[in-house]
Amino acid sequence: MSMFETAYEREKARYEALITKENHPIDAYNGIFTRWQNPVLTREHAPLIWRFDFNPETNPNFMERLGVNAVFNAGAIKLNGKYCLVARVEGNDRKSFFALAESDSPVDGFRFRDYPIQLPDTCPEETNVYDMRLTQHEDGWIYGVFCSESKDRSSPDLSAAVAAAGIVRTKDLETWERLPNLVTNESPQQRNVCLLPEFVDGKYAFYTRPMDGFIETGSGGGIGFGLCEDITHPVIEHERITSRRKYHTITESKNGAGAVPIKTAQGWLHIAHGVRNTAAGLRYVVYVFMTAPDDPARVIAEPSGFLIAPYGGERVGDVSNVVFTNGAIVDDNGTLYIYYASADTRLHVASTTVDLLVDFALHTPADPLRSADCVKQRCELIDRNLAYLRQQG
Ligand code: M1P
Repeated sequence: MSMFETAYEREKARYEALITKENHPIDAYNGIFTRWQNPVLTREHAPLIWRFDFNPETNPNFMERLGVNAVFNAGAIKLNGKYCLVARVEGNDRKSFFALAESDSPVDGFRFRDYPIQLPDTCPEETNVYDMRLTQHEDGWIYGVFCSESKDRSSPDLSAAVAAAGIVRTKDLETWERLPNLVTNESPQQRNVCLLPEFVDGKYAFYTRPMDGFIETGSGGGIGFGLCEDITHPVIEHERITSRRKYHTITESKNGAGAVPIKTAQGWLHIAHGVRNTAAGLRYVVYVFMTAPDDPARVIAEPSGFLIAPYGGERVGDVSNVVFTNGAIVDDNGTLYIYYASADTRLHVASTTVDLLVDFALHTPADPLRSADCVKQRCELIDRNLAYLRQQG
């Protein structure tokens, strides 16, 4: 066999072994969710036809021609019985694009379609796109809301950029219609924007993340909420703040909507992200809060601390100390799969149920915001436990 053939056969076999590898839950318990051992998507899941030139005449060394650096931050939806992930795929050239990976299983077997998603190229100034949230809206469309990033031409700083919310819609995840970017009259930049699946007061309801600049949220107080009358000319006049950033908490630097909120009898369940600063840079964690059933902007519960934080090998990657989610799927039996990325590098899954997360959200105490009060809170739990154990004999 030629060198080309040897390399081709070996890489093909490696790829198939990866895609067909079974996943298993890890043996760690917190009663809230279960992590699964293997990432569900990695850069190695990018099909070989995306990366190599398969013609031995033009590529005698079977060399990778267009490398893929990372696969992470996926929007998620269950469609026609398939678990569908629209992942952020980042080439070696640092540009991201979207690609659909599907599986019959929620925890393994994800395989990309032959081609990445080719969004209508309607914004000539757009340089990068990423982090699509997929909303199955009651109007009959599936919306993808994502970050559309452009160079800030008003600044002499080469890395100055502007983030806006791009919107596309589809019925089948195959053909996509691009709508104009969302305009928020009160906020110069937006990222982590997410569309609620239901109308509110007959209008499209968005969770936003008001930001003064591309990185810093500045005066943006947290996760925003705003209504828009016409999704084909999307404008939000006014944003209310829902989950607020708070001093010396996991959301001090920033927070942002994550997966599309899940409707429950007790209210809307949100799986979001919070960011704090450290001497080693920003630390991103996933946290939970709930908003009222009749007012999706009003927070009714926000349990203390994080739900998911970077763990073991998840801590290391292109942007270390980051876990981030923008997609979750609820199965008919109430099982909930949270697709979360680690270190802007790969995508994992954690499983739980909607009922368990609602219990976590409603019955975990809120952050008392001060060490002294945290000690008091913990001592009260210990008191109750010791009294209970004594009573049990
Ligand atoms: O690098 C961590 C994350 O940073 C951004 O999130 P935020 O806007 O909250 O800072 C996003 O670019 C996200 O893609 C990325 O994972």
